[in-house]
Amino acid sequence: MRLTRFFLPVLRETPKEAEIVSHQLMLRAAMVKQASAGIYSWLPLGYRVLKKIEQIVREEQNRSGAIEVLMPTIQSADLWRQSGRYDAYGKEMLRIKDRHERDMLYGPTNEEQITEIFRDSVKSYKDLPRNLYHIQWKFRDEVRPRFGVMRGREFLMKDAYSFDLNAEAARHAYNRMFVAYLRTFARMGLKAIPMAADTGPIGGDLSHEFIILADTGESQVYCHTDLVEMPVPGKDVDFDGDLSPIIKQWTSQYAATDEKHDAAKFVAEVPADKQVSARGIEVGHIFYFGTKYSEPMGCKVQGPDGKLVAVHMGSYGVGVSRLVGGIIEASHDDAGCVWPVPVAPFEVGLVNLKSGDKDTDAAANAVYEKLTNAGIDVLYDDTDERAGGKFATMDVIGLPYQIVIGPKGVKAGEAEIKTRKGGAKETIGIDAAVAKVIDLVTTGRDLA
Ligand code: 5CA
Repeated sequence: MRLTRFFLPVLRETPKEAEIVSHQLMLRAAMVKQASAGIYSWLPLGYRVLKKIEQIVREEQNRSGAIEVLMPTIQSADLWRQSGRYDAYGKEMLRIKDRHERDMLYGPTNEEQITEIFRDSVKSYKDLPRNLYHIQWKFRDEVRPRFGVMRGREFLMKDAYSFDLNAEAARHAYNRMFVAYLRTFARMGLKAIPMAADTGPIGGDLSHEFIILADTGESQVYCHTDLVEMPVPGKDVDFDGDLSPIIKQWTSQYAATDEKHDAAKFVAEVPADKQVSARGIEVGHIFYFGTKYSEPMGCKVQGPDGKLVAVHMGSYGVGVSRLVGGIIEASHDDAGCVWPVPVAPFEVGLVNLKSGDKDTDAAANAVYEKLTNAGIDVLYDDTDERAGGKFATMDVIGLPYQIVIGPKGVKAGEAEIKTRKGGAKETIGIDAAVAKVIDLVTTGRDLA
């Protein structure tokens, strides 16, 4: 993408209304623009990141066996009256009347909608287990929307819903999703800590939040250092045995806790040099709630013995739009964002230091073409802004690698490459620079 044809209205000043670094950088890097309180338009740079995060979430959901659907944003109030949540949900729910005076609402979550779909189509235990998910906008009329996309009113969520014959099978589905979450966040360059949690308005008695550590986080985490260091499960997790040993380790031996979960007792059990007490951001939340919705809504199947039983359900949320801010909180420096390669809006920034100069243009255009042909996403600064401005823009938008082509270097046949994270620089031959950057993008490494 040539910057002269892109849409990147970066801000040089930090907007006053933004309190935390991710919100400041998302505005400065022209990733989002506020439309109303807690509601944002996604500008091209931010939208690219959102789509990359969404795709990683999707791939790991699919890999875990979940099946993608798409439910509407607008739901009927009657559906929520069936579960008893219409009145219980309170002011966070945006209630709407259509032209026929029917009560509608903008969905804050989809337990009712999915239960209705399942109830009306599935009749036998032979159609279990199933896990259906979608990635769809939600609306919650938060009292205090703040921190940009981190606590928005309109936000993008991945929500999955599992259906099983009994509690044991449902626990198995829960474990599967638990591991999918660890893998999902690891692929984004994040260390997410599972923390035993309250179930709130979703209900149920088994729940974990997935927290990434960041000073500006709204959650308090106490845990064992081993939990932060724990490796993410590889390919061979055995969900078909009893509870997989990995899950056992994660959920009991190392269970993190928050203020509500008797931190004092926890802390006493952990040696002083192994205690982690930190702030964090909740990027995912999973629940097992049994028959809380299936019972009142009549979502029943015929079991192997011919009797009708209410299905056991769980729901599993990922804050897709919140993750954009969360990743910035976890990965930035004084100059701007520092994107991990898998979620970067572009992989490489190419800077032409003297647009309009025949030789420099020819060299930079050739590099652009080679990288693009190699399948690399390049943002090519071909504008006639001065060098300082170009560098500042590249740093604030935080692309993982930069290649700088200037008239002096071109005379010597050289280019400069830079890794955004850590700022290591190297001047080498132009072709070598292209080859090296392709290698760095593919391996995700830093310059030595
Ligand atoms: N139905 C369940 C799971 S599918 C549910 O709604 N869970 S939740 O309320 O915990 O939300 C799931 C995730 O959405 C949270 O972990 C968080 O990452 C994200 N989220 C929740 N509220 C907001 C908000 N106001 N702004 C941005 N993201 C949010």
